[in-house]
Amino acid sequence: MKTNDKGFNTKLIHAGAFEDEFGSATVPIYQTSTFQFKSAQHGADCFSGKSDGYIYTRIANPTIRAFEQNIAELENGYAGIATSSGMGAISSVYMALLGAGSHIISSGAVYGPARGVLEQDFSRFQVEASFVNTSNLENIIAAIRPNTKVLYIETPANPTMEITDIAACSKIAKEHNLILVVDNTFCSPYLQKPLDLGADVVLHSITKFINGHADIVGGVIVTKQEDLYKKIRHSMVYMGCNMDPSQAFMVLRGVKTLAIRIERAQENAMKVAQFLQSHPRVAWIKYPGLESHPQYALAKSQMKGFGSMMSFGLHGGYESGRKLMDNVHLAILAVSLGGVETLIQHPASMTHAGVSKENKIAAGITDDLVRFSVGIEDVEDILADLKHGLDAI
Ligand code: LCS
Repeated sequence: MKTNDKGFNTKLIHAGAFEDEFGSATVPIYQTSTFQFKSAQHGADCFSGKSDGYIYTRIANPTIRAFEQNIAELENGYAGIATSSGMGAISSVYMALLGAGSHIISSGAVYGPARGVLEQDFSRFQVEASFVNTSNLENIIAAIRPNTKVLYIETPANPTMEITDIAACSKIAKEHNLILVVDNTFCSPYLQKPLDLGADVVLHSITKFINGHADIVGGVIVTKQEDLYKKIRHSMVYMGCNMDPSQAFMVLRGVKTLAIRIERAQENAMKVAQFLQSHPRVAWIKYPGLESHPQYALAKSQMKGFGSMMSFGLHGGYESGRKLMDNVHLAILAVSLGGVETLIQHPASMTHAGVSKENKIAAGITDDLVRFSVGIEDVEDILADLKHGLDAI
């Protein structure tokens, strides 16, 4: 169903859905690897592009396409490309937009492997990468080289919660002929729409808020223009980073409640952030909804709400953080984020363990940093759990 003229909540439920011959109320799982051609000519026409019939699930599949249509409408983009994981989305974008001798500028604080794949893998194909604090625009301008092709930002950044000005980055990208790619995982299109702010490509780990139930891994890319869509889809299909039909079914189910999940989670997060901010054992906290966040004003103007992710450090550093993680019981000690359940983890030794010590320090991923993803449980229970953990230090 086309829902371009409808509200966001209506899009969540109906965008991408189609009627089948049985009148199914939900999009069925087309659990097939291949599709039967009506004739030899039809098969040839599907391959040449004269017919848009389905061919093979790595290339396209009705369940996956329904999700791609859904997310494209949520992000106000041209079209979506679903992938096996968030890293599948990131790798497909890098593969499509970079080549030997080209250069990418990336936020220094990004999900560890999004940086690692450039440093350890794309570097073997002579792709150059600079990692800077993109929340300061001067760092971006200073890093631009004649061969820079892509500006890649994650905002809010994982795990430092730094905010980068998407509209200002779009202006810089246009002036220097760069493609602006935004990882919107921490916000989801409910809170932030990078394409509306001038980005060319937006991507997500749908493992997080978009699916929201910690039960699948997946990714998605949405482009603003057709040419970028074709380029990136080619890389995704040829590298085999495709989503599976059953993943697409799960995320079509999960995404329906995105807005109400985020509303509830960020309401809880504000109370958790205020509690932590006033707790004597907490040395610092970074939550975009607190006025103490250095980019509070930017977060307020760029995001529809402040989300449910935060990072903080305790007096006593890592030792205190370790005791807290070992003494909370409701919050699950696990990586990942953006689900209905509250999660706690230590980036320096977990999600960002693959980033070198000096690069972690330069990116602000300090050893005392504890990351907290607030879920939709009763906030009193989350607060009691944190209090119990902090009292045990
Ligand atoms: N982008 C961001 C901002 C992420 O946080 C992650 C995963 C990815 C991309 C990659 O997505 P995936 O392939 O895992 O679907 N972040 C994780 C994290 O912080 N803990 O565990 C995974």
